[in-house]
Amino acid sequence: MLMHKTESRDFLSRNLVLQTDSYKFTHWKQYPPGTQYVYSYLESRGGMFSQTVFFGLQYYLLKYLCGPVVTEEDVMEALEFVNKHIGPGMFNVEGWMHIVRNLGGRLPVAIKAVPEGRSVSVQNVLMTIENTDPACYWLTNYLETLLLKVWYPITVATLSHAIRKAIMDKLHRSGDPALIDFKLHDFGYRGVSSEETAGIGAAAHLINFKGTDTVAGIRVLQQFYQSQEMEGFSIPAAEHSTITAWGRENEDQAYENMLTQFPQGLVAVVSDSYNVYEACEKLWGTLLREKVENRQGTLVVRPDSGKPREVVLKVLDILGAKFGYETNAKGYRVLNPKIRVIQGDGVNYWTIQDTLTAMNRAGWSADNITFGMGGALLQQLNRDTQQFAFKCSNVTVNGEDRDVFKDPVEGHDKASKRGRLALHFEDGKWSTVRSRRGVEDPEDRLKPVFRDGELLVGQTVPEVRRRARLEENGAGKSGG
Ligand code: AOY
Repeated sequence: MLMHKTESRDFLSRNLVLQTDSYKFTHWKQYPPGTQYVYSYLESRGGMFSQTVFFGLQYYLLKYLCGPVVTEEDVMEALEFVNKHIGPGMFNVEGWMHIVRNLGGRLPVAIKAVPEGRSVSVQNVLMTIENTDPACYWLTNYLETLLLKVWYPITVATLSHAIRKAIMDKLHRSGDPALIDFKLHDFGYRGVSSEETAGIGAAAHLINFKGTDTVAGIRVLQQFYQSQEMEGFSIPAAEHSTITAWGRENEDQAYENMLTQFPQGLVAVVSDSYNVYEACEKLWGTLLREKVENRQGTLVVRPDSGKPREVVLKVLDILGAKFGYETNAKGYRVLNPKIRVIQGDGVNYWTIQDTLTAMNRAGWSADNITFGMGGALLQQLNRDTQQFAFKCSNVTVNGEDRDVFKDPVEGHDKASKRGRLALHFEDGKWSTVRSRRGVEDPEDRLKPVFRDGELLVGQTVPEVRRRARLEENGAGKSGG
């Protein structure tokens, strides 16, 4: 029977034992006899960006792994499932019942990770995990399927961070760097694969910016990053339905209504329902010009079709001619403060830079524009964008530590690290070094975050944001 939604989303209706790849049900039979500990790590092997911004692990720990997360019912459900799905005798029922009966349903693993918000060069360890109970050697990699999903918030945070840097460069050259927090607005809610994707991805963007229309991201920060404050902001804005509902012949009234309904502050109006150039020249720039100029706030015109660079330049030229502009101290044109532009169509890492470069060449300050980014921010990414991998690098067999690694002849780029690992940061350079069980490395940047069902540190939005700004503030080389 179909469940009512309050029941289907209930925590208890989830079964952690089944949140893994099918083949992992059979791996407990496959490690060498005497295996006591399996130690694995996470890395980005490379990709679009040379550093990744670590973010999102705390969400996965709190949502899925903290506290008592396995019950006898879960184990019995999984047993019956696997018996039919793969075959009898495949599921590790004794192993899971040990966790239920002797460990109170708490997962016997220790996880260390780099503090959230930090940028780390690719090919370095970002997180390590090891079982703490030798009876549960099979658990470490059972959790790979769930834990490796952290690739997604890391990759969104990394992309958003890189765009912040690209826009910041242009603001330094042509305008006011203090405007950066609202220069990339998240338009991606509708384009993602699920509500959970929206929440996690939008939260990752909010580590770098404060503008968002993806409400779910703010709620993730409130529930999983102890946020007490409003972490993302938006403004009244039109969509095509609210403009086209007036009919083509009444586009002017639709726009005038926006000015009267929202008499103060910022208001954004999508202006390409019919002809964005005529809307700028004849409606905003002529018929409604005085109303816009006398309004207590700023009208943000949104083109939404065509090639971003070309349309933005044309719209800026029309609005500049109609509303006027000033030349700032850096020698760039800034539109009349009553009017700005937001481009939210066809926006990605490349078109943002293309548009800003073209604006720069035409003498327009980056102050004039904000970008809205949707699918390219939250969905047009995958685990290979930064080549994320989770690999075993050490096993303890009969009390003896052994290096473990892969190095395929046809793919040396897929070679994995060996041994227990620590992460160092010295003179502005990240490196992964070997460590030994039970020997503290005071230089290790990986910090314990989870042990035996407990979250060990609660990271907050302000501290995660502060770490994500270290390089921007010139402190990246000294650590922190
Ligand atoms: N939002 C800034 C505020 C948001 C939006 C959301 C898809 C906004 C538009 C705007 O100005 O125009 C989802 C497309 C647009």
